[in-house]
Amino acid sequence: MNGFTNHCFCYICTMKKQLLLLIFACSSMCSCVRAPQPDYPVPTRQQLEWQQLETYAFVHFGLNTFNDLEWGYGDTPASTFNPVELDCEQWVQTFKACGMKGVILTAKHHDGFCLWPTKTTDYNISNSPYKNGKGNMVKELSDACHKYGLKFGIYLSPWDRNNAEYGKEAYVETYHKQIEELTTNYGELFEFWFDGANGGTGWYGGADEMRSIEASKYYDYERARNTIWKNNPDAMIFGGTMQTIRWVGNEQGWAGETQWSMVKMSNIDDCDYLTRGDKNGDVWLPAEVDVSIRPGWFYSPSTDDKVKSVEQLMDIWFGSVGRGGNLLLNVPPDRRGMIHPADSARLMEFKAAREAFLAGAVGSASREGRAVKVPSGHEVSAVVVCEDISKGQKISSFVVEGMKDGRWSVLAEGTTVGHKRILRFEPCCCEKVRVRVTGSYGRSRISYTVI
Ligand code: FUL
Repeated sequence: MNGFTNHCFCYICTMKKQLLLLIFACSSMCSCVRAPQPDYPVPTRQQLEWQQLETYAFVHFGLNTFNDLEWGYGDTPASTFNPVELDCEQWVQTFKACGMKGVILTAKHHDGFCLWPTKTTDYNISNSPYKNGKGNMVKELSDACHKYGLKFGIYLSPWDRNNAEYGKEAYVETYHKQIEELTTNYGELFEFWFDGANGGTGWYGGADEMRSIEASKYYDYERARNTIWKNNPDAMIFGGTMQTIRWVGNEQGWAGETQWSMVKMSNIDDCDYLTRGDKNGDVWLPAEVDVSIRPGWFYSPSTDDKVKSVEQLMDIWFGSVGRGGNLLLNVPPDRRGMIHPADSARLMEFKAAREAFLAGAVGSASREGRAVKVPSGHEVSAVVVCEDISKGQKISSFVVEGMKDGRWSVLAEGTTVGHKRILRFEPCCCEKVRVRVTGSYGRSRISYTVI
């Protein structure tokens, strides 16, 4: 043992010890007076997991399907609901083949007709000819989802144009019973959807009048949230006052080119604001982009030739998933109860187009600034950049640079990244490509693929 190092009193060692003591004292002092870290909103585990789903299907199906309606008045006879070839497995297999990770069903739309045999109203599937009143679409679809490994979610319209008590206290009880039924009998739900359309004209049990409510108070969304989470602790909530994901502010299928997953709750009535989110937002509320593959949300024979083209679907994908949102793509089954061939063929083309796009990848980097080599003759045209958002969304700007003849130059510039940012640019040949973060609110981390 070297006693010298332990007990040395020479001048240099004494100075060293004093210096160490000083540093120690300063650092403990500094930790007391350290400037507070900015209080940055971060996603919950559930929000992070939800973000991984990226694309899932919306299914609008009900009396409207059989009556060429978008918003049934609440007086359409239940006897008109009769999908004689209904096959939920065909739907789910189609969605799965398209790469979708889940399905959300309109268990009840604004007309009030329930696709499950609820105890809360007679206006339900058990009073339709479907399976002689023994059918239950919520069960059939949730079973098919479980069988094929897709997640299942529910849309339950708060507005009910059939119910005589709508606008009064009694309907609120009915609505909460419906939530209880749906959250207890159909396995795990990944998402619960509260639509924003509320009150107005309706049949209302024959009253045939206009009824207005104050949505933020009338439905008691806090109680709804408590029921949903009591029975499905990981479910995401869309709409209402207790939401954990936000509407993107339009139904055309695009998020803002600059798109933050944070918002200030006081601003969320502004559609334009919802498309972009807010870098100064104090609540993590990621965007869900809902859009229909057809002009309407429900099937109509008149739109068989108006199914969106694969180019339109790709634009939607770039504008939603490619801008850090999740895509909820509505594919309405037809009157037989099947996904119409025009829609299923288009979904397969959509899948193939996404795969072809991604197949153009020349390489990936796990950190910013790492150069990706480009094979000679290949034209680079896009980057897929992912930000690690587990500690918050930080990046406000980045550049894509290409090396030609040994010199770097800017190929493209982007703003936010978030969960995923796909940035396309003029195709060009270069030797290497890199992505650099040029603006960030704190430490950030990206990975990227060059296409
Ligand atoms: C809207 C509804 O009014 C439409 O019918 C559709 O359900 C869409 C997804 O949300 O607010």
